[in-house]
Amino acid sequence: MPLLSSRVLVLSYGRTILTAALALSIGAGCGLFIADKLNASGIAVSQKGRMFHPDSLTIGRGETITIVNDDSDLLHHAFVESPSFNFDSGDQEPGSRTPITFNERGTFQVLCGIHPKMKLVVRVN
Ligand SMILES: [Cu+2]
Repeated sequence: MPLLSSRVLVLSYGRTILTAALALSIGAGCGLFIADKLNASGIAVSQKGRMFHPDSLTIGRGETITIVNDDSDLLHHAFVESPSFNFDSGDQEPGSRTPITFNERGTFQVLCGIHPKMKLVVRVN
């Protein structure tokens, strides 16, 4: 279950960072800002070798996935076109992170405008 384990890893990593950040920022007023940034990146999808990893996943309505360009030398350009939801990332530089929030139920294809064979299927319950 690579998806589950990566989600658990991200969550536990996030909690560790959050705990440390909160401890350091008491009185500094930035704890909430850091928590928001972590919440936006709970489910990671990698772009590597002209593929999405994983290439399909199921999430709940309102959840956010974060697409990470793990290719060192390739631009990507993720987009969704559907009757109920559209998204366009613009150019995704190597190393960049692109959050996408799915607020509609259904099955969506995330495609790459640069590499036509790249496809990610997101089922939103
Ligand atoms: Cu691409």
